Amino acid sequence: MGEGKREIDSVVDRALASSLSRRSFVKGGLAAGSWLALSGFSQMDPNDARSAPADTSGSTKTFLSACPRNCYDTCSQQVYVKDGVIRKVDANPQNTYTGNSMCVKGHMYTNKVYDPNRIKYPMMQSPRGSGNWKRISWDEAMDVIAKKILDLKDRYGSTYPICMNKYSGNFNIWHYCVEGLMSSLGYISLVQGTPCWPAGIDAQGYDYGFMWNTDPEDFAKSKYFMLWGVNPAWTSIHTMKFINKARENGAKMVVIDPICTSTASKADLYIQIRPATDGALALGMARYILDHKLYDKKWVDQHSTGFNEFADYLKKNVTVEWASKITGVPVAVIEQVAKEFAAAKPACTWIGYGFQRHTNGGQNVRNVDALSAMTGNATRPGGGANYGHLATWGFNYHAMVMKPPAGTVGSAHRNINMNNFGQMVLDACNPPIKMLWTACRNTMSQDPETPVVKKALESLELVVVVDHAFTRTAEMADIVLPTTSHYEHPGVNVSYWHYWISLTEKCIEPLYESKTDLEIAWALSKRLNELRPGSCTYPTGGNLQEWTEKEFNDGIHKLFGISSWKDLKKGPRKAKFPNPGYSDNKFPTPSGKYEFRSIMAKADGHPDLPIYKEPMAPSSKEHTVRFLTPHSRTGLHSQFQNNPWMMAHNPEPLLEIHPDLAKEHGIKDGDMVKVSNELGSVTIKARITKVVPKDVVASYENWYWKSDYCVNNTVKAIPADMGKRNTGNPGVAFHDNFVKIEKA
Ligand SMILES: Nc1nc2c(c(=O)[nH]1)N[C@H]1C(S)=C(S)[C@@H](COP(=O)(O)OP(=O)(O)OC[C@H]3O[C@@H](n4cnc5c(=O)[nH]c(N)nc54)[C@H](O)[C@@H]3O)O[C@H]1N2
Ligand SMILES: Nc1nc2c(c(=O)[nH]1)N[C@H]1C(S)=C(S)[C@@H](COP(=O)(O)OP(=O)(O)OC[C@H]3O[C@@H](n4cnc5c(=O)[nH]c(N)nc54)[C@H](O)[C@@H]3O)O[C@H]1N2
Ligand SMILES: [Mo]
Repeated sequence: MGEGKREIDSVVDRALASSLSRRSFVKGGLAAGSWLALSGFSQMDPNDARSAPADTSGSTKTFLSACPRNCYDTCSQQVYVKDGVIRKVDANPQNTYTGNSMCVKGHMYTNKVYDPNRIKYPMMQSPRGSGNWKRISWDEAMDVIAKKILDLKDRYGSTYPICMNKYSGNFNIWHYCVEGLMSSLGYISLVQGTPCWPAGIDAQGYDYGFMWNTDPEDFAKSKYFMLWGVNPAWTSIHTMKFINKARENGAKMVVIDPICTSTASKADLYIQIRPATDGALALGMARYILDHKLYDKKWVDQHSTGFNEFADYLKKNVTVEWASKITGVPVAVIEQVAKEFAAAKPACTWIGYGFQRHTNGGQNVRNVDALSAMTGNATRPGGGANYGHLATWGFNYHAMVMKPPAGTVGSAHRNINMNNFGQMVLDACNPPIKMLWTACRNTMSQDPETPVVKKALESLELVVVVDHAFTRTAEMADIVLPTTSHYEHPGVNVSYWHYWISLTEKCIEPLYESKTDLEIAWALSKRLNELRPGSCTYPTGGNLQEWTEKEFNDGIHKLFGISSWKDLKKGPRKAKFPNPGYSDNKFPTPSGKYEFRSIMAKADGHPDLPIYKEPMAPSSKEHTVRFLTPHSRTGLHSQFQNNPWMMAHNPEPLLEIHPDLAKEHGIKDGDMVKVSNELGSVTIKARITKVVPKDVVASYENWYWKSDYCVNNTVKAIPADMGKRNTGNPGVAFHDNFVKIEKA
């Protein structure tokens, strides 16, 4: 055993030792030693943390992996395993975007995998929501579910009473088996759309043909950054590295956000804009740039259409003073930023996903796109109006594309809007919805209108949840099925932001009785076909390695310079695009050019030009405080924050309130505050701070273990303006949420 190995061992020992000591601080605590007992060390005295495993036998093996969560950064990882137990998870610097660092959540993986609160066995609860769980076998679980599917089909004459809600728990490429399984039953009530980024996707679709961000590693080349409603210091920490590199070379960073975020606090210039008025700021800047002839006439003439109409609109309707009045940003600031932005080449614009969660969110994206385009930055490497991409996602989706069984009733799935899930389930008729299958999804916590979602789940005959954790949704299930973490099966991940592909190797055996979503699909299909041959077209068995391979094709091989998926065993690979981010100025729009004026937008009922669209007004006189609920540092939606280490690190949620607003309501720092509206309420501890403006309160969406905290108790299913064209349903205006606050 060489020096290197010893070094690893000592790091692992230290990590383990500190994990044990930190664990004892967990509030509301776990039984001492339960982590050890459940992590393969059950031979030890579970009540004595000192009997930590003696690291004397076996050698440490390193495996390749990737974080499969829904995150910009989709980090390449390496995993250190000894005696069949993961000792450490670290960044894999072969991926130059990941580099040497992981976020706080990444470092939490050794705890997440061995979390004592993981679902370990198939379990059944009766009655639903009671907490009265009993362990059942996989065979029993599959039998109950298969019989319910066939029963519903017989009673209603179709598979439409079956509903499936899946989203972003795990973006491994064969996890689309969940959709595949459901399509193999026939046409069902399929939850479609995304709560995440749809308005911006459509907006960029109208302007560019489709979104395609520049390589974030090229941010290092930029001279100027405008970050609109994005908080990478929390949500994309690896991009900060490239921004910082550019700043070392003199680039300036401007952050536009109603909250003075961690990112904003590091900015050269922070603009505390009134929420949902960004379009006016972008247009005010555009007017200044137009008047002072600072725009890139050559680029505009050669590569765009509709600029003259846009310029006419600006001249007739927009002034810097108008923009200042709407946004609350001083005239001098708008002029300064406009001047600097137009002069810097390349100037990089980053439009975050939080930005577009408004009733005018898509239109605001178009306004910002136009500003980037008129300055010639739309396609400049290191510039761009960056939002996201799907350019590395050209897999076969073999696991997903299955034919419905012979004799299937109907011709398409019934579209259940993911962003109005609860109400649509309750409203569905002819036939009604009676059963829900959910995987990679925590609808009770992540969807708007939690109280309505709860009612919807209560109305069903069978709710099945496939997950790692006893989530709020699992609490409302009849049957929970334990699934593997990504360290327990092979897989492949790409990102919607950087350009890399990574293999995840199987590092450890599946824990307890957990199975992959794919094995569960095979098992259910097997039982269905035993009960009624031909009732499900999904394969009834297979090999996970082979199914990984089946997702690859020549296009993917070529893009990543590999001859087989097995080449990824040498490490992650980066896509080689000849023209990343449309740097060849060829766009998939109807005109082949960048479209300031979009016929497609008009056809979809939006303005053809990127004109200003007013934000939504408060919903009532009583509910006038805007409640912003963006993404947190310690959670990835409903994942990580619930794990014991994170609970020790960050034990409770806080509500950020401006001192003046707090004073008006007699609220002091540390008081419990009831945040409520017509839909519901959530009670959160006050943190008095000037990071939020006076008419805004903020708290960060997360799931804290054993806590009632759920911000979506107050978030209504109000649609964003765009999203239907590319994702099947409009986005959701999470941030147009108005509440009242009072001392609890
Ligand atoms: N740590 C962590 N990282 C994550 C995630 C996570 O949950 N935790 N989630 C991942 C996912 S799925 C996503 S979608 C991304 C989201 O990450 P981001 O794109 O950074 O989006 P959010 O955090 O939702 O919101 C960013 C900012 O938008 C601001 N904002 C809201 N309304 C407006 C507005 O009208 N104008 C302006 N200018 N700003 C506004 C909010 O105040 C917030 O600070 O992060 C990914 N990365
Ligand atoms: N108020 C408010 N609400 C929001 C947002 C906001 O900004 N504010 N953001 C929205 C956004 S951008 C998004 S993307 C959504 C995210 O919504 P979701 O996709 O529902 O969120 P997650 O919590 O990431 O994942 C859901 C579940 O998947 C499980 N899971 C993980 N891996 C696997 C697996 O391999 N198999 C199975 N079967 N399950 C697995 C996790 O344990 C978790 O319980 O939330 C949205 N909700
Ligand atoms: Mo998201």
